[in-house]
Amino acid sequence: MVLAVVWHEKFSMKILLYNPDNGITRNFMPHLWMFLLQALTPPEHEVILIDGNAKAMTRPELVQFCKDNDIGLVGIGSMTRMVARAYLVADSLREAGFKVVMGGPHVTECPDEALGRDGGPRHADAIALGEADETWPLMVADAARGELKDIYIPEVDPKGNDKKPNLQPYPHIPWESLDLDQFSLVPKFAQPFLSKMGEGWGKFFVVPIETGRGCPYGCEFCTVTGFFGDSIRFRSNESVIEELLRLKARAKKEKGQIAVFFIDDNLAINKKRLKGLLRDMIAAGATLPWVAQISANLLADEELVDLIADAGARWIFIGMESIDPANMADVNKTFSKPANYQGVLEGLARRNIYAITSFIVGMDNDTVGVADRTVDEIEKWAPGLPVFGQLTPFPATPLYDRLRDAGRLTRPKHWLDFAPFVMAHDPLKMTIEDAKNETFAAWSRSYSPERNFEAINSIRHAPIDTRISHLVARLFFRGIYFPQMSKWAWVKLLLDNRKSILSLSAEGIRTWRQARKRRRRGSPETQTAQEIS
Ligand code: B12
Ligand code: SF4
Repeated sequence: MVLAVVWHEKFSMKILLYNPDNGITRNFMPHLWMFLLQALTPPEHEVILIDGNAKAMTRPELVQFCKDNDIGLVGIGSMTRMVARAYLVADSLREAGFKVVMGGPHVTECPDEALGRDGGPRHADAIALGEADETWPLMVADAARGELKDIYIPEVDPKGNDKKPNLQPYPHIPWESLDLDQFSLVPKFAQPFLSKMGEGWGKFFVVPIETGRGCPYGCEFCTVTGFFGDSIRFRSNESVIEELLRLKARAKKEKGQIAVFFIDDNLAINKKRLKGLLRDMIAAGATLPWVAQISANLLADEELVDLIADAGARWIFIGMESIDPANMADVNKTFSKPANYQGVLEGLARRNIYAITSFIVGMDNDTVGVADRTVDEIEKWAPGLPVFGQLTPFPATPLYDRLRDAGRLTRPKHWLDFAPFVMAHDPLKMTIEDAKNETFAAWSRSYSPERNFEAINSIRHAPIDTRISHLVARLFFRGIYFPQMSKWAWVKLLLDNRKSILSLSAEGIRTWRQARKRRRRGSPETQTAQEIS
């Protein structure tokens, strides 16, 4: 009897974790949830990861893949933006007899929809609400026994709040051995050639790492405070550094490049903690190139920005939202002051760090002309990579409730009929069509060949590799709005930007030749400290 129970508990399955594609671009980075749940899966099960952005598969292909691989459970995660695709995939798999469980922000915010309790069709056999670090192993065990429940909810504390994982200890994600090939950003044909280049560019991965969760700021449009809570939890510095060192070792071993995206919503939410982490990273040599999200109000601290630079930061993502303080007040983001944006960007640029600056079009105080007004301002600052989205009422946000109560939602379930750059509510001082045109105008101006040239020229004193990576990033970022998926789209883009490309290439070749000449002559000033000692 005891033996039978043990056998049941240990019944092993093959589990597929699937992330639907976003329908526009290839994502530059895999999703952390897949690796995290894989690491949290009891060892008797095998977990296969497929990210639809990296490995495009049709629904019949996916069904066939599950049949061929004898998949016992499929887990699908999705943001609101991709949920309609996620449901379609789930429906096909369930029709073919596979058990499908779903989790992530959208199903947490709209659980009835996934379970078909809102009058619509059912898409999932079970769902996990909120952070699933602790519920996932239970879900897997129940699925293995054939006893899935409908909903898995984190335990609650005596006050009725979700008990949040405290991230200490943090699961071991085996980056050193995981098959990351589907996520390399270097096309296969270019790998042999590029792997021979100096630093080894045969493979290039951007890897997501979290050092903490939670944000107390509660901006009106954002789901994070509701989802992760306002209590912030951090991993230990040792655990973050150990993970970074393993990634660094892998990059070296494979003669490739690995950059890290710290996906914390605000890496500097506790400045003292971040300074400690950065100092420890520097001391341990755990300094890969990295990107992180930090709000502008926290970047005025010179000591912090020095440490950020010394620890390897290349790009900082800043949610600027608007240059109009009235808009910032409307969305409860007055802690971020547009008047300080220029100073912050210049402080970063002095250290050869540039910003991905995110703006929202269609806010309540926006009027026609907002694109030009915003871009005029941006062009006075150190150059960055501006991105322009639109104010979107995500379910379960205070913004959603405010617009619904005011009767302003034109498409209350906009995620089921996703339309790129078409707002789901009426902006106050312009039309939905105006907002689309303004968004288009902001992207076009910011990434025109002339603007690209001007931006690169404005940092002509920066090292050549910084300027090359800035230009490359500009060409890729443009693709968020202007899909450049075909070879011809890329050829056209390169031709349009030939002035910037040729001037940087000529300078790059000159610099490389001079360095090679000096090396041949054995010029002492080019020897590294290690060679001299
Ligand atoms: C990194 C990130 C991105 C990356 C892409 C995602 C990637 N490759 O990692 C980039 C920068 C490209 C991005 C873009 C966008 N993002 Co984003 N992004 C994030 C961010 C900061 C971190 C995601 C993450 O890894 N979190 C950590 C993991 C551990 O948490 P998690 O994913 O929620 O997973 C946990 C649970 O949800 C659950 N779970 C998740 N999936 C599954 C599946 C199963 C089966 C189960 C059981 C459990 C489960 O288990 C996990 C462990 O607890 C989040 C904010 C946040 N803190 O999560 C926003 C967030 C996900 N993004 C958001 C948005 C809106 C966007 C954009 C639409 C923004 C825009 N206007 O363009 C774009 C669209 C992306 C696209 N076109 O593909 C919103 C989504 C809200 C929503 N309800 O959908 C978030 C929550 C931020 C916010 N401000 O509200 N994003
Ligand atoms: S600071 Fe960022 S993560 Fe925090 S609530 Fe505001 S938008 Fe969301």
